[in-house]
Amino acid sequence: MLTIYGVYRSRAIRPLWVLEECKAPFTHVPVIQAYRLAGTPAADGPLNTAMPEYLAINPLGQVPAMRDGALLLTESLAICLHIARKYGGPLGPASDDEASVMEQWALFAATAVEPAAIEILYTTRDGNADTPTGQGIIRLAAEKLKRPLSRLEQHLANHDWLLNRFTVADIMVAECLRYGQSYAALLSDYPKTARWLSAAQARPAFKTVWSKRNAEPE
Ligand SMILES: N[C@@H](CCC(=O)N[C@@H](CS)C(=O)NCC(=O)O)C(=O)O
Repeated sequence: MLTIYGVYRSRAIRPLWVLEECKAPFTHVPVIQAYRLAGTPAADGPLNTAMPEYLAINPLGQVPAMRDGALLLTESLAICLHIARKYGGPLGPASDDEASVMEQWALFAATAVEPAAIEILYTTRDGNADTPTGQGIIRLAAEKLKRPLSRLEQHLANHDWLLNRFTVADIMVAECLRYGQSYAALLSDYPKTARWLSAAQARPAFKTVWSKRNAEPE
């Protein structure tokens, strides 16, 4: 049985969304980020990323991780690609070329989108979005996202999804871009990207994992 380690309020939501789309059975172990348990001794609190038993699974001390038989993976997007390819049917690749295109979008998400988008998330989460410093950080992050957003906008001008159907590629890019969504103006110049992101987030599987995320304590 496939096991996912990581609470929904983490990057574990990415493979959990993939699993919800393909309805594959799995065991969920809700490991929480140790930094969210300030003051709680790691050995006494809930299962967390600083505990030796979790560090034995992921020495980086981060979630998600995935076990599938003898296979252990620790990068959220690699886990998404694995699940989609093995269990996802049309969510995964139908050919080697499609697998390469999906890998391309995974790397695009991780390198061109996530680093700047997460600056927006952290600035908002830390309550600094309305301070002059926070506004400066968000403006700069939005600037860094212009080229990847233009690339997406161009692609989505004649595609509904990143491939010729909804796939794991959409989940990976949408999840990284979601980090920037607290800045409402981010997508105002990119209507096709905004429409694509709304369509991805309107999927029943996303709504299910999002409500499970919101049911977890902040
Ligand atoms: N590149 C990794 C990043 C994983 C990551 O940063 N996970 C966060 C939660 S979203 C975490 O576990 N943070 C705890 C820590 O860094 O101490 C991935 O995509 O899986």
